Amino acid sequence: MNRSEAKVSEGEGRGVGGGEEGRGVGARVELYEKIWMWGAAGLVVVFIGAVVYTAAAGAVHPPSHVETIDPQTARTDPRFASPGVTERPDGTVEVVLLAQMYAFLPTEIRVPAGRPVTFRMTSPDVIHGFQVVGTNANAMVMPGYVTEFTVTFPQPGEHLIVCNEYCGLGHHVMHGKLVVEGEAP
Ligand SMILES: [Cu+2]
Repeated sequence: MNRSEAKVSEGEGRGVGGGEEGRGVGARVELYEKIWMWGAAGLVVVFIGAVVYTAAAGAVHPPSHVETIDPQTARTDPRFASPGVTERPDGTVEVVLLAQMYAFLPTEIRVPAGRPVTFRMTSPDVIHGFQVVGTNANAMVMPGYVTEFTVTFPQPGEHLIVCNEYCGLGHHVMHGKLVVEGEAP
């Protein structure tokens, strides 16, 4: 079989025998091209390896606090059954909050100035954001997880709370209010 015949029967050659003739046809790759192909493939392996390595060795978790919850029963879960602000015996303040489509529960939060405030929140539906505008309180609220962080608001005042993760058609109306109470220094 000469070269031109081999081209015509390329498919057949591969399917049946897969021998030297079939493999040779149209498979001539320049050396420099091979180098780039192997290089690109190597990079993909390195990148995937880096992700797997950091996830396993670096224990990459959802941010801040790994505590899980069933989103379907989050509203009745004892940890979230009564959202609101409570004062702990040690003088710190805890805010339990649900972020759901399309509201924060409770909508208005009142906390004292100059004292550590621990936020604990979760979502019964989709991913939401919790951002207290003008402060560094900013976290993602994920269904299935309890997001927890502690922050101290030094100044009394009023802050808008916004959802900063697009969560659906009513996302733009999802907001709340944080009132930091206390005497101005
Ligand atoms: Cu949203």
